[in-house]
Amino acid sequence: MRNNIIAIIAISFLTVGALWGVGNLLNPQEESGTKVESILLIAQRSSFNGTNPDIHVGVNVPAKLVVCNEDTVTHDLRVDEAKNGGITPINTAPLRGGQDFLTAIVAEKPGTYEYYCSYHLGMRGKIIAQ
Ligand SMILES: [Cu+2]
Repeated sequence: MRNNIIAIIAISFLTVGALWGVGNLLNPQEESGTKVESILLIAQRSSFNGTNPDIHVGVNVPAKLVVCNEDTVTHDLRVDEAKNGGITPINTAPLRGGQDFLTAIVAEKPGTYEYYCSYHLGMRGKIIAQ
């Protein structure tokens, strides 16, 4: 009888342990350290991603930015230096159709900054750093 109870307790521990292990496999915990956001902007039909979306980044949390030109005309992506600093300027240089450019958005101060294509007035959106 006593052995049975011990066996049941042992099996319970094994079951809970196994379920916990499976749970961690299904929902891996975030690795500690820097989490890098990735942002993809596709230039197509004179907009970025169709809507020139707002890009939200954390202050001092570099975000990987990939700019792809999937259009037939040349585009670029620029972020100018802000008056009081706060963001690292970006200039992809002209991207022809099919070219892409890998860079990073690095905001040192909270604020709203602008990204734009220097060829097309309508291609502009906001980078919001918080
Ligand atoms: Cu453009």
